[in-house]
Amino acid sequence: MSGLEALHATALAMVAPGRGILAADESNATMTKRLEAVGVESTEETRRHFRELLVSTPGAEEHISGVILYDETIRQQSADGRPFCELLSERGMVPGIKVDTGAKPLAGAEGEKVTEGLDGLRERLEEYYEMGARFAKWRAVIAIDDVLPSTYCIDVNAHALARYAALCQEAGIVPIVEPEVLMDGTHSIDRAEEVTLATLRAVFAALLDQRVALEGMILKPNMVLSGTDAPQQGSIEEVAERTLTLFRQVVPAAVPGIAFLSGGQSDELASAHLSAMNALGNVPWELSFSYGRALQATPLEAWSGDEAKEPDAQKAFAHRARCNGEARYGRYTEELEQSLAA
Ligand code: 5MM
Repeated sequence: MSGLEALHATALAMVAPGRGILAADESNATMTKRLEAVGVESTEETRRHFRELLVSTPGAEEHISGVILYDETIRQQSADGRPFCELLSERGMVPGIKVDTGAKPLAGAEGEKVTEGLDGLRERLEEYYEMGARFAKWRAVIAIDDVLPSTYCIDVNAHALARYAALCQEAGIVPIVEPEVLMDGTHSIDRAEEVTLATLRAVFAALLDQRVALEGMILKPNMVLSGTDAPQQGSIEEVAERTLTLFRQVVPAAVPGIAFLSGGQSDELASAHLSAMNALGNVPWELSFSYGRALQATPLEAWSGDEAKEPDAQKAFAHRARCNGEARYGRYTEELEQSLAA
């Protein structure tokens, strides 16, 4: 198998029908916020414990194709002494790794950020490949307000995403390219559409300029949504239609799959939007998920650090994974959502 064929095969496994990706790659700062919100002290061990709880959920592999790990986690082991990558691979879930080092203030552009992490990336990727990682993730963050984002911010982030993606492919690792246009704010769905279009255009131009093989990558974008505090929210159908219409214009058919981020949507809306898009279909790519909060918030709350609640937490995680797995076929329903309670 050539290098590109291997990348393509991994990319297809990541977006296999009925399955999607668990983003469990919170940096320690973010994970600390999440744990403290449910009254759990954030330590190396509590972070490890919660992540092991998720990935060892019985049947998780039915709907979870891959898991994005954080640098701390990929070096950790399960309670019975197996490294996380081994744990995942044995159960048919592809191990992945977040390789950016975070979004930092962009010089000369107030309120905007650029994602860092390119220095030493070639060597880090080699090490992660040795550990068993077969895909990576890099997230760029684009903020919207009346004037933002600047073309400068979009362009530097697109350039960095492409540099990262090219290095990943050189190392035999599939890059998840994540340009996230944030939901925060009062902007309209029209404005979100305009900014998402400009961002994706710049990202694909940079990917092509930097010779990234589109067959060997996965796009992880936001859906086209009104700002969280916008006076008017689009309906589920409108979000699905507008997102697909926009993506048809700008995402080349050679990309094997689009794995959406949830971006702060409720669990239910993240599933409903994905389901509505898959029901519309008629697109050249797999439409999947790579959710962080929309897969983890409910199990985290159910667990809240209580050992006795671990089975409930795993049930909650299995339920969210199943709801999103069904959404991959356009089959997520209110009845399915309520079925856990029954
Ligand atoms: C899992 O959350 C990731 C957070 O990373 P940081 O701690 O470095 O901010 C994040 O990149 C995530 O993978 C994506 O945003 C998708 O997660 P959501 O919660 O938006 O589905």
